[in-house]
Amino acid sequence: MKRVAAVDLGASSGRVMAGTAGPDLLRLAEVRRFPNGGVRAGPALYWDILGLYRETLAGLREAGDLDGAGIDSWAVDYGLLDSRGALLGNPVHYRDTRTDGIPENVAATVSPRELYDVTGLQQLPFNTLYQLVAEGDRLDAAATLLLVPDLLNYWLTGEIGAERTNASTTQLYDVRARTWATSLAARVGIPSRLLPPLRDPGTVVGTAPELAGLPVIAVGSHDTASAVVAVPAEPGTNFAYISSGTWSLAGLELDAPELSDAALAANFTNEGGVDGTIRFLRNVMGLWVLSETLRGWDTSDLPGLLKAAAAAPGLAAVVDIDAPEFLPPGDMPARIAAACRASGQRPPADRPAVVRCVLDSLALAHRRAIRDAARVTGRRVDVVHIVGGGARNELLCQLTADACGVPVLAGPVEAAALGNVLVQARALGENLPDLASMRALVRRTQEIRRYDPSPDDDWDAAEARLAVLRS
Ligand code: LFR
Repeated sequence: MKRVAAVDLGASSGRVMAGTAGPDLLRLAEVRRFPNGGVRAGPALYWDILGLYRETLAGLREAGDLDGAGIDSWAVDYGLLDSRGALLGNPVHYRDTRTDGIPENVAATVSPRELYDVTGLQQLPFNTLYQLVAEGDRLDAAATLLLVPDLLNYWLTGEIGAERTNASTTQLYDVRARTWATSLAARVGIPSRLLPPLRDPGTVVGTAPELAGLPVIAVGSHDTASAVVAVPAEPGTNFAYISSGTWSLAGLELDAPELSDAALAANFTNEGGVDGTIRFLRNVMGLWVLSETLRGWDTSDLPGLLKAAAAAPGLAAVVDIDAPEFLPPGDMPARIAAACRASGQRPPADRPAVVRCVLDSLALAHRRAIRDAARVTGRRVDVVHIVGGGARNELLCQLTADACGVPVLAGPVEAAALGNVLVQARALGENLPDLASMRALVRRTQEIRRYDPSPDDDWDAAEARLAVLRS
């Protein structure tokens, strides 16, 4: 039996969980939870990276006796180090607008088709490649780029490296050769000296002198990679997954990248998973729109609002939740109202109706992503697993089952932390030879709830309404 700490940093909160894993045992206990989010200072939106490091250290100290610790976080964002290893400037938040117009400029040098051929990544304005291009000549002073978990690992252990699942989200990683795409990087002005040696999940990063020599282990350091490890899929089933939190990462697990024109057109990504798998998925805007709405209303009564939203009429108004206007922080209800007016729909009249509109629209986007994934790969989807915080949102789970027309299996909620723990436990010698054995352990030990679809044609009509708007 192993006892490890999973540090799981999400865009709106971070946590240190103590995890125990052994034969027929997988348990998590929360040690420390702390808020996270963008900090606007002057013209930029930053992360409070030093605060996150301080909380991580404090949580690891509070956790007691440990065999190891591993860190996962959101993807794409990074710190730059100078040649002495000191941080050059505060990491910028991916919702900052500094990359506006950059993807178009890059496309003039490297076509989207070529970029996709090498990296397999979906076009998102905040891909690390675009952020680095936006840095301009500030890169001259930089010696090394470290993604957020790699940066924290470096501060803990002094070791420099790039964990592979997160490296695969940068748009600077060659998804077929499984190396950095150095010549592509050079063409857009990103020097290869910035890209540190790659490391695999399950390898030891080093030991932490400040924590009595605690071993720090590389996990699937992209939170979505760790979450997908803990998807409790039965072997041999045709499953799709949605890792539901700030984002909804919706798609399939594949053995090899899917780089077809259809995949490019549908804007699917091929991110690297644990054990060499491919996470073929699309970023759906996710519960961000709801949490930003609640922030604007200055309320934390999510349970009350969800109850009222469940009783509100369904599909009264739907928006394209993936539209770029919902990406930056701001007044979401106003943006929703504008989107409704622009499409000839009456805007939601009260708060429960706004919440219902967001969740209906999110379920509709889940349906689009899952159906596109199935169509592009020629696979069937018989069940959708929802893991992450959204698995706790009963209305969202039911609406997703209804919209997709297949059962939803919801849970575990703390999938990323569980995936983090499982990969560490294996690295420390527990008998978990493959993803199937890890998932079997999740199935045996975690609560999973089933939602059956209710027969309903309205989703086709709602989709048709949106399809008209998009064309
Ligand atoms: C989810 C996530 C997504 C990534 C987004 C930005 O937390 O890691 O997978 O696209 O955050 O980094």
